[in-house]
Amino acid sequence: MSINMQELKKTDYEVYEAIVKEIERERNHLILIASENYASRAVLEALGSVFTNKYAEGYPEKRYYGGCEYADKVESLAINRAKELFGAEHVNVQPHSGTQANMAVYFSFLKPKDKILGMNLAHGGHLSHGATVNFSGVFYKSVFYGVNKDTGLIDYDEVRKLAKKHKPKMIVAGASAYSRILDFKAFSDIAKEVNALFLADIAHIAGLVAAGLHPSPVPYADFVTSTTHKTLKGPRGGMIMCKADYAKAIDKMIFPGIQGGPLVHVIAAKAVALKEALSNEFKEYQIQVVKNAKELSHELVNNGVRIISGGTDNHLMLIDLREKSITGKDAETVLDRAGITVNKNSIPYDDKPATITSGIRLGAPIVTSRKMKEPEMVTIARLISDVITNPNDSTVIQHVKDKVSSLCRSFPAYVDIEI
Ligand code: DSN
Repeated sequence: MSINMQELKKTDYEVYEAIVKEIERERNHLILIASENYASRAVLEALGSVFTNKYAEGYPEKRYYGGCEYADKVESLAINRAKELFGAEHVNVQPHSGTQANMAVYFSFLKPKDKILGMNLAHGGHLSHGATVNFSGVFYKSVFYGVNKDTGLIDYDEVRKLAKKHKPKMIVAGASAYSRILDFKAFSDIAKEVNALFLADIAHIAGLVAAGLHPSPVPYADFVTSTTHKTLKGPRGGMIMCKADYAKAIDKMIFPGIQGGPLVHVIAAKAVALKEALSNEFKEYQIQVVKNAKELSHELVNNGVRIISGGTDNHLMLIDLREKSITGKDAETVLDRAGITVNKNSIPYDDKPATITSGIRLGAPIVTSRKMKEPEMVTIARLISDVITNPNDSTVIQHVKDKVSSLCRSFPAYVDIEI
């Protein structure tokens, strides 16, 4: 049986058509956005279920509405599977996003104007870790650590120095464009030294942590937040894991503190993704994600492309375009013309604004979901290098586009969605 959209086609042709175009885009482009992935058909089916109809304010067995017995079932499944997968004492699967998850942690344990020490967004951190344009930088005083200019690595002595100087109430570890292993124990030691709470945000690396390919922060952190999409391959959403002592405060802050009714259809899809993440197949997938990212970065370097920190230990890498005489914005545009989707990204110590940038970020989750392996990464590295070295050569762009189409045909995606 295939997923089909015949009723939608009859009812609302404009929305149907946009979805069809998006399916075609996801099938026919080589998507290297590090924070995106292709959810399984089972996840999509749960997401498209009648649970979207249900109000279930509260938590399993403690709801404010009748008729919640099946909502209780899927939420309990999601919680128990997340506990098993990550070894967490307490899990809340209701956050609508990673940012909402972080908001709940801050609102539960910080007062306005308290200090947060987080990773600089411009060095690979995240908006919700204290960036001045985000609520986290408006409500709290933020101080940032970054990466060393020469090595591109987090300098833990610098983090300690900043922590001792500023005495933050909370230290946040986690990144959206850092390609190396995060030393959660070091962060936790520093937090203890200055009596700060420690939040680890594993939104990007959750799948790798679940598969044992990146050290887990769960034994060290007071709170671990994540998204459920990205490497975890689930529906768009968030979750919070914490020590049992913090459970009551976190649950109360998510509901009724900052959210109303949970998205039960999304929670059902989270449960499915977490079941998939407990499988051997998922572990094999994550192993291949890391192998593919390493091969891609290695081959890019062989093609004369500079990678921040020289390579990757996880699913992503950050390309420094300064020697290529092209901005991140232009590279994103011209790669898109060749059928390769990436995002422009600031590099550490970038002299260009975030709307232009000197870098692009690449990730291997989607190409690995399409079953591509190392030989395809060698090809993709050459194609990217050809485009960013010859952005104005339409023959090169056309050649790359043809090659991308042929790769996408050989590694098809979402073939069982009938359009
Ligand atoms: N915007 C996401 C990313 O692309 O990494 C993080 O929230």
